[in-house]
Amino acid sequence: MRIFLAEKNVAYDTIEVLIANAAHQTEEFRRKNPLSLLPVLELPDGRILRESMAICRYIEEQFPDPNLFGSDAWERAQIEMWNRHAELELLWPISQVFRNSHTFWNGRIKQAPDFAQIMREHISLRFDWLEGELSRRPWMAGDRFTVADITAMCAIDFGKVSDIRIKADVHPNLAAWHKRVSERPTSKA
Ligand SMILES: N[C@@H](CCC(=O)N[C@@H](CS)C(=O)NCC(=O)O)C(=O)O
Repeated sequence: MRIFLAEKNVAYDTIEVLIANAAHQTEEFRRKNPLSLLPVLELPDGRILRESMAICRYIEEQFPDPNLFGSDAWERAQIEMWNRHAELELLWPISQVFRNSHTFWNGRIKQAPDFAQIMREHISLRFDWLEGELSRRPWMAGDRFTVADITAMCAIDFGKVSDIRIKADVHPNLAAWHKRVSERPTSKA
């Protein structure tokens, strides 16, 4: 979310909601998101938007430049496809490893370490697949940086807490792509 907003050069205020302090489970926060999940966009008039991609799409329409979701039907479809791949094939399994095996969640949720291990193996296969894809183009969805690169980079960086990392000797194209996205100034937002 922060990277997307930085790419758009949009000014906004942040309210930190600390998961470690269960601040996302308070009654006040649940009025904004009954699912107790972050992020939430709150507009000056009090309207609330949840789900990162819904928020990004709303920002894209309010601030069209630079375009990050595609500028014609084919490009929009390509970016949608790759963004969904990034969410479903990387972010979701990586977050399941974290939730089901990391000590942060001990005592907070019911964990299934076997499932975490299955997801680790699944992610490794997904890295193999992306290695081939990224041998053919510099960015996830084609020849330019898009929201799909942001989603994929966030997913992979999130993997570090669970010791999921790209190994440059095994996946050189994936590692080169990751370096390319990480070198953008907005990646530190
Ligand atoms: N699909 C949601 C996922 C939201 C989500 O899982 N957020 C995490 C933090 S990045 C969270 O709030 N976790 C708290 C919890 O699971 O209790 C989105 O994209 O906004």
